[in-house]
Amino acid sequence: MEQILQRLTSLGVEAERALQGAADRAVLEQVRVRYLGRKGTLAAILRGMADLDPVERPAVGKVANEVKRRLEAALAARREAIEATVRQAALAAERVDVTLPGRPVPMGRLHPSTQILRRICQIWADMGFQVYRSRDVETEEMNFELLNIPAHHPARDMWDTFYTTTEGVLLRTHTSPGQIRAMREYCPEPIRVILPGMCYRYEQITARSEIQFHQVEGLAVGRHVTMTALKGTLVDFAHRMFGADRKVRFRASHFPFTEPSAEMDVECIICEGRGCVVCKQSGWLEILGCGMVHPEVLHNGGYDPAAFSGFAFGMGPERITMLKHGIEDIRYFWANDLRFLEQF
Ligand code: 2NL
Repeated sequence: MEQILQRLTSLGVEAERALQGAADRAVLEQVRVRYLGRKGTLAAILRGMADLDPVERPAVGKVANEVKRRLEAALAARREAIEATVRQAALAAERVDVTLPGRPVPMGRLHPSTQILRRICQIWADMGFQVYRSRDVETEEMNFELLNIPAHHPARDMWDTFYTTTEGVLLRTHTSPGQIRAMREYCPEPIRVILPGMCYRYEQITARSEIQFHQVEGLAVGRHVTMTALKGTLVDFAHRMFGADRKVRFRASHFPFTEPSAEMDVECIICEGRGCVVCKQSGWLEILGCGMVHPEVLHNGGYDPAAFSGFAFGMGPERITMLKHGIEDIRYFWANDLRFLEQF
């Protein structure tokens, strides 16, 4: 009996020391198995109780239970201490430093062409013109014939147009076919529409010409639409777009679908008219073409040219953007180079 009590005492001391020394979960589990497990030291000692005198068993059993309880308490305490350490380490590792500066969110932006298109449409909307959207894929008739551009006209050149494999179907070379559609839709009501959209021409791509570009055309048709109205409206547009003090001039020109036809220049927005590389020392920038709708075209839109008249104009937003910022190469617009796009 003395011997078994001795073994229990030294087991208690040894196991307690081992538990204290266990630094992590794995070591603690090894210690537990070694001393308290089913095949551990304590279990072996308890099996030895069978050899004792039955009178001695209760006293030994009491000591054994005490040792066991003490060790289980020590195990639980150690386990809690290890878990606390693990938690502390995790908290320290995952701590969010709310004083760090935030990571900047990259801001997207509108394409320079979209920006100018929206500005142009906004100005025209303020003047009572509604946006009319039309298809990019057109018929040869809408794109050319109905606009007074017959076969063999220079603008019909094979190399200037993207034809589809379907006979008589092509990519529009200007937004004007949409104007015919607008007229046919609203006739005989008076109309004021603006037509923004992509146009396509089969050309050698150079610094000055692209195979695709935007156009914004406008059209006003009514019973008393005059050349005076054309001039006043376009001068107003130029003042809203380029500044109220901007000088404006009209020069005679020619388009197949207008008669008479003109081009409008504004005082150079880079040099204020003094002369620079952008205006080629002229002091003026050409920003749009315009004219009174040709009677034949009015007729093709469904209006009686004896009772109705109209004015029309067309401008290139990429060209205006180039003039505004002194951009020398139109290819930048669709090259998708962020060094260009991020400047707007
Ligand atoms: C330019 C010139 C212009 C038009 C477009 C038009 C359309 C119809 C009838 C009459 Cl349906 N005219 N459009 C008129 C004059 C000029 O554009 O240089 N654009 C970039």
